[in-house]
Amino acid sequence: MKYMARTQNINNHKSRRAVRFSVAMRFVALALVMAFVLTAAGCSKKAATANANGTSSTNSAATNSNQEQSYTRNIIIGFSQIGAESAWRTCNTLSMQTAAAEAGIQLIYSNAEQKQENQIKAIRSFIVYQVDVIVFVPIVQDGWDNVLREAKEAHIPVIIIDRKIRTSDESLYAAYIGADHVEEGRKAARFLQEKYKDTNKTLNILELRGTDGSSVTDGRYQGFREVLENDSRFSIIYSETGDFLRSMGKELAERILSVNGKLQVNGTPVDIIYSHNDSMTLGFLDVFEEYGIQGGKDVTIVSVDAEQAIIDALAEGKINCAVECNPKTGPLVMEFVQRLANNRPIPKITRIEETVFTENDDLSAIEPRGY
Ligand code: GYE
Repeated sequence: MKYMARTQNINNHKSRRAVRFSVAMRFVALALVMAFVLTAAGCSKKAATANANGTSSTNSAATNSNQEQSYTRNIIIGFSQIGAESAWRTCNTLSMQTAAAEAGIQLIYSNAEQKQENQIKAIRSFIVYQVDVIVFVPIVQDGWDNVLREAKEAHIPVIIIDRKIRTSDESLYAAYIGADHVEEGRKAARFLQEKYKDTNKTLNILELRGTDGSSVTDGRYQGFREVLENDSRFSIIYSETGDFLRSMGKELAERILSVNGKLQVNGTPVDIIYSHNDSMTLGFLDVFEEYGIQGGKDVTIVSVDAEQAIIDALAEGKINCAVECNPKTGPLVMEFVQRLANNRPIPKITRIEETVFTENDDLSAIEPRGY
């Protein structure tokens, strides 16, 4: 479905907003103090963000004078981010803030500290503040219909990025921009099938899941099993959530290895670790050092995100495969916002292209990852 912009609405929106601005300001200030933090510490460059006291610093770099630009100059986006649980997440936030600054778009940033209720509160504050566009990363798939219906009734288009929602009414959001997380799971499994194509022995897999209930975890879980379900060599002997956190990866590794210093689950040796994100993988590698276990050799490791620290570990032979998940969607989001502002259609679903890095690749030519 193509989402038609409502320039007229967006501009009427602005004048209506000015009138209601003072009335709502006391309300918004309260909501802002509760919900907003300025930026992830030290990572935004001259980002256009409105902070808790309503001031905004706008990057004057975008001097492009054509009609389109002029429409976006005082566009305000409300951006509800999950938190800062990984290098991937911090980069995603920076990509949004930097792209907004470069486009001259004001971005009100909210860090939900990993709580859905904080995101719902933030989205409600954006509605009261009457932002022009709401952008959010749904921490989990379910439970968004009510607040999205409120945004729709307020005529505020919603762009969902990174993770997906499950809804009975697809008209509640204008567009989704993100990766194919099922395909990421398939890629991880295909690497293993290729690596072990000449062996018939049983291979035991330990899976580190991400945040349960999120579309990312469900996708990476499903895609991986889809490819391996008819391959009896592979057996997933244990799966636990580490919530995408390095600390929880570390905690699980310590719990497993403290039994007898061996990488075993209930006495069964682990041959492969499939980790839904690099942070949890790095947590395991931290503990492996203490126990003298060589990741990438004593155990095969496949990790998703492909942040710099994991590419370095791949180059050092500490892991075997990194499935890329690209966090840099800011510029595309701003392009969609500008299209909305200029009455141009935007696609409902946009998938981000991604690659896979393996131990067989020449890693010397990889550009710095930026996260
Ligand atoms: O893989 C992980 C982050 O939603 C794709 O969330 C994102 C995931 C990413 O915490 O590092």
